[in-house]
Amino acid sequence: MIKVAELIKKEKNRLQRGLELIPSENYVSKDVLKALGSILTNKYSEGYPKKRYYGGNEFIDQIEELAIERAKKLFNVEHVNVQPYSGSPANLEVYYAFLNIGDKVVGMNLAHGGHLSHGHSVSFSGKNYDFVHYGVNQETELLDYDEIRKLALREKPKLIISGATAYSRIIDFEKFQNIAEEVGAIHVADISHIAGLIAAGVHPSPFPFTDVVTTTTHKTLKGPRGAMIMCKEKYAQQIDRAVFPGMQGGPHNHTIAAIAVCLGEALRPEFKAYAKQVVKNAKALANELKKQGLRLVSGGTDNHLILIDLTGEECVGKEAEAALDEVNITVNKNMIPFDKRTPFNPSGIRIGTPAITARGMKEPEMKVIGQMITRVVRNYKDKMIKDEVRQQVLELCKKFPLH
Ligand code: DSN
Repeated sequence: MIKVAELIKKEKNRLQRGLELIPSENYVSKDVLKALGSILTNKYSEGYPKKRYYGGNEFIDQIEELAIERAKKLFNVEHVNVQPYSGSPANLEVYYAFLNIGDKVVGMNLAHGGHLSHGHSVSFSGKNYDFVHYGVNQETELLDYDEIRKLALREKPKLIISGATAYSRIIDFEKFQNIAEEVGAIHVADISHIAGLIAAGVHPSPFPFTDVVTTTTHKTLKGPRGAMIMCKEKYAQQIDRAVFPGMQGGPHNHTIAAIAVCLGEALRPEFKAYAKQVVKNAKALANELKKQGLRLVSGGTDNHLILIDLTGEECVGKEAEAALDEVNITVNKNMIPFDKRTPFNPSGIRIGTPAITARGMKEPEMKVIGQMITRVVRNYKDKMIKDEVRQQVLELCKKFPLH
């Protein structure tokens, strides 16, 4: 029987030998991993620092306080809750803090780049709140703030959620906040994908003007799988009560410690340089893909992410993901705005540069990766070409080992 330890070893080997291009994935540092795999997982500590329902929390309190202090400093925000288990729970906790079942909310359509927890009909959010969705403009494939404003004025939502998982351009959080204020709604910015870019100053920040901000900690922020809710002080009590005891029990202290470590790392100058390179690499990769003749949604990228529209190619989302998997390039199939295909076999693939940048790759490697992706997509049934590209990937990976 294969044991877990052996499977972990195999997964490590897979990571070492492949190019990880899923834009929501990254590699954590050894220190983050150490905190995450520590004895802190043994402890119960329901409540908040110095207000716990369990004894023995002297050190756990200090760890949680450290995570909060670092997040406040990094993002310049008044209040932080570091206990949400992950991104979707964090968003549900915010809804729970401000909404009654059936209340109206405005969020981004998943098929245009939103998220399941932004009111998709199969999610708890969509089933229990009255979501109305905005998308991108069909011609520009960009957010159209005038249209979003009109929608908000017409629907009068109690909450507006901004943020996306497959949008490659700058999001103007200030415009969202202004629209929310105009209609008397709470504005929640979900910055999960771009938190690291915001922390490093390479994407405009939603702070300090945004009411509430949610984020996962494991994407561009390079931390463990977890989440944070950040808000203006006036909403602190509402948010904290919604997280505990509203939706959660004991916090995952090992995760909170790993978040504290990753936030400490994000405060260092090296992190700024990393985030800058993530964006430079995404732009370089986008340019090469365009040069090779592939169509990119919105024509390019301003952040860490690229959405490739394979409509018109013989090989679309599902086959492209599978063919690239065969050559050790990991991507995910993804809907594109106004997609005529289904989510299980959509027209696009979504790629990003956070993980390959963490490995030390730069613009010259992006050129090579862009060429390899195009070659595989255009020859997805050709075994000889796929074997050649896999060899090329292995050689590239050897030059940029994972530590
Ligand atoms: N599933 C994440 C992503 O891949 O973008 C969002 O939660």
